[in-house]
Formats: sequence, C-alpha cells, structure tokens
Amino acid sequence: MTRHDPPLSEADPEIARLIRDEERRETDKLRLIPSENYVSRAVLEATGSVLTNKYSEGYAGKRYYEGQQLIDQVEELAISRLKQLFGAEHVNVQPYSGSPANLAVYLAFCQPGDPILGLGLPAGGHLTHGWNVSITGKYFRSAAYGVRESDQRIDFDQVRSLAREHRPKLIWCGGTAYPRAWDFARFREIADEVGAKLVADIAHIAGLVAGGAHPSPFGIADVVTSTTHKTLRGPRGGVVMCRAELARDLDRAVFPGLQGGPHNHTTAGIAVAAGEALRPDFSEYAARIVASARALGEALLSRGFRLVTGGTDNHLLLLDLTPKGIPGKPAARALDAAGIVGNYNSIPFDPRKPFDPSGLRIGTPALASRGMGPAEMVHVARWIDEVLAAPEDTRVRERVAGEVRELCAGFPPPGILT
Ligand code: DSN
Repeated sequence: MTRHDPPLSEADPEIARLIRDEERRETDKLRLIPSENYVSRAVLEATGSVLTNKYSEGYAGKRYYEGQQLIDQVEELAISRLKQLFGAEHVNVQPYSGSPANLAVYLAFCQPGDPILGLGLPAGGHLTHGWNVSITGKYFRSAAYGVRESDQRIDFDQVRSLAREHRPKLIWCGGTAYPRAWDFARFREIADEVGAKLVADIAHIAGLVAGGAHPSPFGIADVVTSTTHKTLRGPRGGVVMCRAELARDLDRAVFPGLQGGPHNHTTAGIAVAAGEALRPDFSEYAARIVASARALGEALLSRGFRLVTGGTDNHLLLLDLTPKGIPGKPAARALDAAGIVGNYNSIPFDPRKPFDPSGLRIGTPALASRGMGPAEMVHVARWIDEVLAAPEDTRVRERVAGEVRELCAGFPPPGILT
C-alpha cells in the first residue's frame, strides 16, 4: 500500500513558500542581530529529523518510556561533546532554551523570596537575571547591579556593596548587550565573600568561549548556563553545566522540576553543533567574529558614531545614536529596509523608553559564519552611516540594499541551498 505523504511544498504550499522566502531574506541581507546566526546543513538535518517523534522523560538509562536505545546515545553524545568543548564536569542538554535553563538554576538552589543579584536589564542584563517584569524578579528578592556612568563598564564596587547588603543566594554574570569581556574571577571573589553561588550565563558568548576568543568561566563559576543557537551556532536550545557535586540538584530541577520530555531532535542538533565546534576551524571563526566586531566598531567611530564603552571585546556593538539625532527604532527600520538587520536597544542610563530607545545593537556572528571578516566591515559601516544620514530617503535605502545583495552573493550562508 502506498501512503500519501507528500513533501512540504505539496502538503502545505503556504508554509513552504514562507520558509523559502525566509531563506531568501537570510541570504540577501546582512544579519547583524548579535544573538542570531546560521546553522550548518548538518545541524538543520538533525533538527528536522524523526527524533522529534520520541518521548524520553528522564535521563539516559533512567527513562519513563521504553524505546530509548538510540535517544540515550544521542543525548550522551551531546553531553560528552559539550564536556570536551568546555571542560565542564556535568552537562544537562535538556532545557528548552536559555530562560528555562536559568529557571532551573533558581529551582535548584533558591526558595521563593530568596535574595539574588544580577545585571539590570537597562545595563545589558537578561530578564531572567532578576529583572522585575520576569518571574525571576517577582518570585525572588532581586537586586540589580549596573555599569559605571563614566565608562559604561561593570561597576564592581556596586556589585560588592549590593552583595554585602543583600547576601544573595545567586550572583549572575553575563548579559545580552554588554560589549566587554566578563571578568569571572572578580565576580568569584565577591560571591565567595558573601557565600553566594556564582552563575555565568554565557548565552551570547558561548561560541567565543568554545573557540578561545573570550575567557572561560569554567573552573570559576559554580554553574554555567547558555543557549545553543547564538555564537555557538547550534539549534535553538539551552544547556546547564556545573561542578559535579551540583549535578543532582540541577538535573532534578530541569526534569521533573520544570520540564517534561526533552526535545530530542534539538538534542541531536546540539550534538552536531558541538562536534562542529570541536573542529580547529571553529577557533578561526570565533576569532574572526571578534576581529570583525572590532573593525566594525573602529570604522563606525571614524564616522562619528558613539559606541557604548567606546568599543567592543566580543561579538557585539551597542551604538548610542543620540549624536546622530535618530532614535534606535527608526534607525533599525531604515537599516532593515536597506538590507542591514539589527535591533533597537536601550543603552545604559537611557533617557528614552525601552520600546523607543536611543540605541542600536549589532554584532558579527552571522556575518562571520558566511565567511566575512574585517575587510567587509568597512563597507558595512559605510552603509550604516549612509542610511542613517538620510533614514527617510528611499533612493539611498534601495541603492544600499542592492550593494548589500551584491556583497552577500559572494558569501553564501551555511545551511541554505538556494
Ligand atoms: N533574545 C536574546 C537576545 O537577543 O539577546 C536574549 O535572550
């Protein structure tokens, strides 16, 4: 008997067309959102596999469903590759993404109402580090450190004094819009002084850490959390890593504390991405992300742009557009129309509201994955400058969009076969 099981293009042409159009968009535009990337064809294949069909609550060798002969191997491969990549003692690959990974840390080590300390959202932190609109700011007594007004770098005097005042159970370091290297050892000193656990959220910089382009928190932080889809270049997922003695509490927090069955297709994609990150060319990619971000920053500075902290040590740049006389949101929209995709973002001490802030956040991971490097950043800076000098001018946008397409045609992205 033949079963009618048509390909997507026949079964659902509407969705198929939207996917094809997204492939075209990702091919023709310069994707500068620093938390985005391109996965390889191999990661896409693993993520779109039959592993999505299987339930497997529990952990390898201790599942609540039969039929885990192959799933256990997939999960164990993902774990062992990540251990090798980061030098981690214990790895849990089941969190659905970064926020659930962070929630698992709270569930493992805190009681509702406990004090915690994290970088405030307006200074570049993440919602789940205790910001007030997040469950982590509602269910825990959170305090937020920030950056110094003078140089927009982490204010360690404030971290120490808030830690002494609040005696947090957890101190979070890591963020989403902080363009400088994290000094994990200084956080460790403060955490030790007040008896807190130190948690490093390396979601943005995991690929840089893996590739040796950013200092590693392993051996310093008690727990390290991450997403798997940013600089690490895997599928959308999350991971929690820790010292061996914390493993049991963290595993129990992920399952059964927070989640049901893991997404096995994602786990397979994470395993493939971790395998890719273990190859020598991954370090070259990580170094090129940072070199490109620096080159882009220097080219923008020479064109009169203001960069928060004056530059970058990592993959991202936060532009304060105030001197250019345009807020972040219309700037991001004009740039998108010209084929350059970033996101509007608050800057530290922003006088404007989060939904209409002064800043623009851009980064280089996706460009580096296409093979671009510092030489191409000179053009990117020029185009950003030209578009923002005349954000309403459709002729400028169209010309730049054409030039962007031309550059992009020479750097086909991984994973897209068009
Ligand atoms: N949404 C992510 C980012 O763009 O940085 C943070 O979770």
